[in-house]
Amino acid sequence: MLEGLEAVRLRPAMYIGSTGESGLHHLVYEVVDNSVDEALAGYCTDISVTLHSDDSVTIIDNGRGIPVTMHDEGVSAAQVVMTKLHAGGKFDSNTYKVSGGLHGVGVSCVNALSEALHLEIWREKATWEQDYERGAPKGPLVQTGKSNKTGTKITFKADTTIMTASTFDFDTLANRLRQLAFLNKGLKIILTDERVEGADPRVETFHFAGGIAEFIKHLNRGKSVLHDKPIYFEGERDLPVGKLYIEVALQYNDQYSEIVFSFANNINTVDGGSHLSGFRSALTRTINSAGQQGGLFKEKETLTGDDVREGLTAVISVKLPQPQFEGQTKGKLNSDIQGHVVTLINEKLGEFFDKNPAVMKKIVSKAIDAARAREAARKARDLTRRKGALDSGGLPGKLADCQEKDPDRCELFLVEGESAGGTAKSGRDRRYQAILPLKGKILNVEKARYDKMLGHEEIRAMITAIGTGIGKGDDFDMAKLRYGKIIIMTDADVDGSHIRTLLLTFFFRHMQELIMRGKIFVAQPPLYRIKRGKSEKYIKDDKEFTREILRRATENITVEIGDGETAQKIEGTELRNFLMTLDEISAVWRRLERRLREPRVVEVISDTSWPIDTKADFQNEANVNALVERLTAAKLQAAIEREEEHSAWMVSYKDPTNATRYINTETVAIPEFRRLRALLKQVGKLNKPPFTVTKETAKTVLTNWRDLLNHVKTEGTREVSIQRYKGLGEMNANQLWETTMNAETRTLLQVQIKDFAETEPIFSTLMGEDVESRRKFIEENALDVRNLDV
Ligand code: 0RA
Repeated sequence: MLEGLEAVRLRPAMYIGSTGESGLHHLVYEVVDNSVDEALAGYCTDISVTLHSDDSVTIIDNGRGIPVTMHDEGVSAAQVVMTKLHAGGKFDSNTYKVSGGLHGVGVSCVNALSEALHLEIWREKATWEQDYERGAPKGPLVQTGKSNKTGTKITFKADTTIMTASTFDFDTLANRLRQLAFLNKGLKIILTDERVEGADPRVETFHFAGGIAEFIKHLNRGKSVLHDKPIYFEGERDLPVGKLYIEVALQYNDQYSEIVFSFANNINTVDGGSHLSGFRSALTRTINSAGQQGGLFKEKETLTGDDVREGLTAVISVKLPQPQFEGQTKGKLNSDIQGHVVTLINEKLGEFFDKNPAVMKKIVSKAIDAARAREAARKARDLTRRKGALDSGGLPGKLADCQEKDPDRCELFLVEGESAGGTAKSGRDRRYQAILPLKGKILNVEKARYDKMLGHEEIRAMITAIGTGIGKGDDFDMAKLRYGKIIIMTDADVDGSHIRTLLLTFFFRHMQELIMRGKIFVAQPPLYRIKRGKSEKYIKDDKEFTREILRRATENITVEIGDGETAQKIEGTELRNFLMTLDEISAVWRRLERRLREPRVVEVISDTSWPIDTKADFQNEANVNALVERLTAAKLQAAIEREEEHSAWMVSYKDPTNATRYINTETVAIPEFRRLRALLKQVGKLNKPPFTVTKETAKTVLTNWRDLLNHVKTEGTREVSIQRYKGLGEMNANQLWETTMNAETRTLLQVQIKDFAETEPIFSTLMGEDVESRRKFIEENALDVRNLDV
């Protein structure tokens, strides 16, 4: 059984692309694709994806459920699906399969690359469950209860001995799931993030009746559009292998760039293919013939493909049986469907133009303007190039360059302000670090015309220092890049954020290639400064902050644990580790309280001598009754109830809002609960109050671990002043080097564009001219802001 999966574990990148961040996310997509297949086959309407705090993730759908029939040797169909490569298709005749799409792998791959995977299936009026470890079943699939619903639930935790990334990025998943919801109209996908600190889980629901027409609205949000409603049409054609389904949506805006996405069976065909070329040629042809018929051209004028795509936002999505992909990343559709796409668009778009002549006129005029402007722009660019505005001949005067000449080893720091620039100049390693101080706010290039931008001193200094030139194609030369890393270093306040944003806008619009190649970074100055007398220390994050406070506090105290004969004394490292664990316990405890909504419940179930710890413990009625008694003793309204889905008992209780909640087999699987129990067991031997803290001759007696932790933290913060660190200017050259610039110890954030379609509107909305759409954007996103500096 495991032979196939062993191959996946040996060469994971072959199956999921990489073992890094992209591969990790791919694991989720692989499972979701299977659920989407159920939707395409007409059996599934709802999918939910939940990110848990231990980096595991749960995907639930209401499809048919993975088949559970027993094969010879007592192996279930589900086990075959989970352990054999490419097995999914064997049990299924679904024609528009997307699962296994991009890399052709299936859920068995996810299983192979998971340190733990829990499978739950609702099918044939029953609940079925099975656990796996690194692809191997821990037991057979067993019926664990009765159920009237159908569907599949898969919870997995990626194997960290193979995968190099383990943290899911909410936005990355949200973007793909949103896209899937657009591409499959009516399908509802819910993404929940339980990992958020200090708040309820973050939940986003993606559900679009309008399908890709709503996708277009999303892509054009914040832009002025030429016509209110996206143009949308769909159609079906017969292929030898089955039905081809085509959907197209498009809308023009008043900008100059083109955003066109193509999909085949929900896969983003980044390298296009027959469907996209069909779309392009039909669009050019239909618009030209509409312009002709409407008499809108001066004689002999014709529009090129570039002209008709200026300001165009379009999505073309096709679904077909047995799609053929090509290219290294399989990003290109090869199936011969171009003709079908062309005839559909000619017919439907032509019809639309006939019925909506006003819209047609706007679109044709825009394309005519584009044709004329293209000619004018070409002339202007030739002129600037001749004038030499972009040459790196003379380096800017205020650049403090480095000695090293090999660009790969050189770094350029773009520093906010002349004074911090001066500090950075003295602090740097001049062999390979160059400093370019920037005066004040640089120009917002989103609002400025080309010539004005080139006239701006700070921007010219950057362009010449960097060396590549700006723009795309011939105007930009990567080979002339003078630094392998370009590092934005600004203050940790609003002005600093603003300047960083202005710089990112410039790089996004005019040196995008540098971002694509991972050359742009953001420096991470420390978050706090702790000062005591003359000594000061900079701290990079909250964890280090707690460690530092506890380190100071434990320097001169001892703690006696328990009293009488059995008392033991701890100090130094042992004491510090004990307190660090208590600090984590208190954090996890708080999170669990928020989930269960009732502190007294957490108090009761966190008792590690307690019999309820695993799912199986809920099968024992006496156990569960004892839990009810304890909760009742804590003055809660609690009662035992039967749960048929897992043939188990559970406890219902009322939370402070009088809503009914349950403690059941799911509760003990909550990562916070598992983590809390593990931590409490770890400190078990030391967690024996009373605690007597001795500092010099003073003794303080504390009766529980919370008081102990708080007492020591207070001791640690006494006599020190803690400041949220603000500006680079607060540090001297040596401190700036130590905390932020020294490549051995610093942290840098690399700037990446994860999803162009999501990124582009953010720049045009937040940095562009349109005030109203910016106000809307801020209102919609204000609740997501984590660090508000007012
Ligand atoms: C094999 C066959 C069938 C469905 C599935 C697998 C299936 C897999 C996953 C993974 C997540 N959710 C899923 N839902 C279904 C076809 C079942 C049938 O013919 O009844």
